[in-house]
Amino acid sequence: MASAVTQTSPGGFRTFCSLPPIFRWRSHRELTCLLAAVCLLMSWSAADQQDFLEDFLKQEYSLAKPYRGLGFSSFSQWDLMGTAMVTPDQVRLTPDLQSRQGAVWSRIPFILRDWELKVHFKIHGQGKKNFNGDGLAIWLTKERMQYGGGVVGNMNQFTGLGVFVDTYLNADKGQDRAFPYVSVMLGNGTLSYDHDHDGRPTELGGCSAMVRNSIYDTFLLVRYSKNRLTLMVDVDGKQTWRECADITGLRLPSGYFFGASSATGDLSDNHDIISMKLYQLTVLRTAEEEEEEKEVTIPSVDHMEQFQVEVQEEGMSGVQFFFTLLFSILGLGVLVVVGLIVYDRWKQNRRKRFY
Ligand SMILES: [Ca+2]
Repeated sequence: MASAVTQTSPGGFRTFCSLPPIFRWRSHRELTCLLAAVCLLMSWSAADQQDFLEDFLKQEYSLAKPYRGLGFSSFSQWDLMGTAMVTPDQVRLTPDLQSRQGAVWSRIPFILRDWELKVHFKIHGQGKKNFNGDGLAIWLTKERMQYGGGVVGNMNQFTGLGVFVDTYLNADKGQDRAFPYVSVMLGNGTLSYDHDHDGRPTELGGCSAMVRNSIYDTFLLVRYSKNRLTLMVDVDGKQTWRECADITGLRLPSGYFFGASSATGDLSDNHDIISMKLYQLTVLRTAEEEEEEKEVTIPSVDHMEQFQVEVQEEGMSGVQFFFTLLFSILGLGVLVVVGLIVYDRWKQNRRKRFY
C-alpha cells in the first residue's frame, strides 16, 4: 500500500522479458513484452496511485499556485473565510497569532466517484514544542463556509469527511501517541467532534506525523475508491507515502465541497496550504461492485452503528395538530352542507316530476 513513488521501476519487466535497450527490439515477442510492460506500468501507477498522470488532475477541484483571483474573482473556484489570505507562495489559513480562524472552500460540488486528493501544507511558528496550536483540517462536507463551531475553524456536527492534523494534545490521557497526530472522522450531521479529547471518540484511524517546523515539504494523500478510504502521509522528505489510515465500507454521498480550515487559540502557528490537487482515478468495476455501491444520502461506515442515522419522519407539533383538526372539521362541515343542499334539490326535483 504505502509503497514508494520510486519503487515503480521497470527493472523487473526487463528481467522478465530479457529485453535489450528499449528501442532496439528485434522480434515480435520483444515488442509484445515491451507493450505488456508499458501497460503494466500504467496499471501500476493507476492501481497504486503513487505516480500521478497529469491527465488525471482536475483543475476545477484543485487549488494551486499562482492562486489567480482566489477568494475575490467570480472566476475563482474557491472562497476565503476568516483570517485566510493569499500570498504568492501559499494560502495562509491563520497567522502565528492567538485566536484566529481561517478557511478556504471550494465553490463547486464534488461529484467524482474515484479520486485522490494530495495536500501540500506547512505548519510552522515561533512557539516551542508543545506550545503551539491547534492544527488544520481538510474537508469534504455537505456544508461549506461555516464559522466558529470550535472544530479547527469549521462547524461541529458537520456532514462528511474531516481529516485533522492536530498539533496540540488537549486530552489529559494522550501519552500513548505522539503529536502532531493525523486522523480521519466521518460526520453524519449528528456526531460531534470532541475537541477536548482530540477527536478520539469518533476517530476512524490515524497516525503520528512530525509535520511542524519541518525542514521537509509535508504532504497528505486522501484516496477514495470503492467505498475504501486511505490516508497517507509524506513528511520525512523521503518522497514515499506512509500509510496512516485505511477504512473500508465508508460511504460518502456526492455533491459535497472540499475545504481546508484552521484555528489558533491561546497557542498559535502559521497554517499554510500550498496546494490541494485533486486527481480522478480510472477504476474498473464488476456488476456486483456496481450493485454494492449504491448512492447514499447520509455518510456512514459499514458495521459501525454510531454512523447509522435513522431518517425520522417529523412528528406534528401541537399547533400543527390543532389546525389540521380544525380544517378537517370545517372541511367535513362544508361537505355535509353541500351534501344536504344537493339532496334537498334532488328531492324538490323529484316532487316536481310527480306533480
Ligand atoms: Ca488537539
